[in-house]
Amino acid sequence: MFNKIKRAAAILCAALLTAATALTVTAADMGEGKVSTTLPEGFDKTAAVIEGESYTEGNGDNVQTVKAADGSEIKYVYLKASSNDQPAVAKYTFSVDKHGKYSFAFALRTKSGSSYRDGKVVVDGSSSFYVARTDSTANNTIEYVVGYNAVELKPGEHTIELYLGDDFDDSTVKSIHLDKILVKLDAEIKAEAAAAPATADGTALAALACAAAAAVIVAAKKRA
Ligand SMILES: [Ca+2]
Repeated sequence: MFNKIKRAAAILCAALLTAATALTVTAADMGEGKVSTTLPEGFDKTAAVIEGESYTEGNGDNVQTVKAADGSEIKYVYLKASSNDQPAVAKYTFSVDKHGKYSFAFALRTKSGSSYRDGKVVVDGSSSFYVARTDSTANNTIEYVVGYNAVELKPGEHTIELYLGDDFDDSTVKSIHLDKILVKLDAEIKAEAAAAPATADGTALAALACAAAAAVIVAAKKRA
C-alpha cells in the first residue's frame, strides 16, 4: 500500500511538472523526483557518475547507442519487461567516504511518443523509491529525474539497483533507457545550489564526468 501511495505521488509530481513548468514541486516536498531537461540544481559540479551501460550485474536487455540531436552519442542500458517472470534489473556498486544523506539523479534517454514509464530504485537491498516521468515529446535527448533525497549511507561500499516499476506488464511498450545515475551528498548539493545559480547544460555533463567526486567513488568493475 505504501508503495502505491508513493507511486501515485510520483505520477502526480511528473504530471504537474508537465502541465505547468512554473510549478515547483521538489523532491523534499514529494519524497519523489522531479523531471528536468538540464542537470538538476546542485548536481552540476562534482557529482559521481555511474554509467547506466556499465552495470555490474543484471539482465538489462542490452546496451544501446543513439546519436543525440547535437551529434553526441548517448550510450545506455535498455530495461524492458521480460517475457518470463524474471524482473528486468541493472545493478551497480559504488562507495562513499562520508556518512550522510545522499541523493540520486537519473539521466534517461528520451524517445518521442513513448509511454509513461517508471523505475523502482533499491539502495542496499532495502531503501527503495520510484523515479517517474510522463510521455516525452523530445527524441534522443536526456531528461533528469531526481531521486528521493533521504537515503542515508555510511562510509563503504553500497549497491543501487534499477528495476522497472512493479506493475509493468506486456500490454504496451514498457521500458526504461538509463544513461547515467548521478550520486551526491545532500549537504554538497545544498552548498553548491546556494553558492551559485545553476548554469548547467549538456556540455556541463562532460566536465562533470571528469570532475573528482568529493564523497563518492564508483566501482570500476566491468560487466561480465
Ligand atoms: Ca551512458
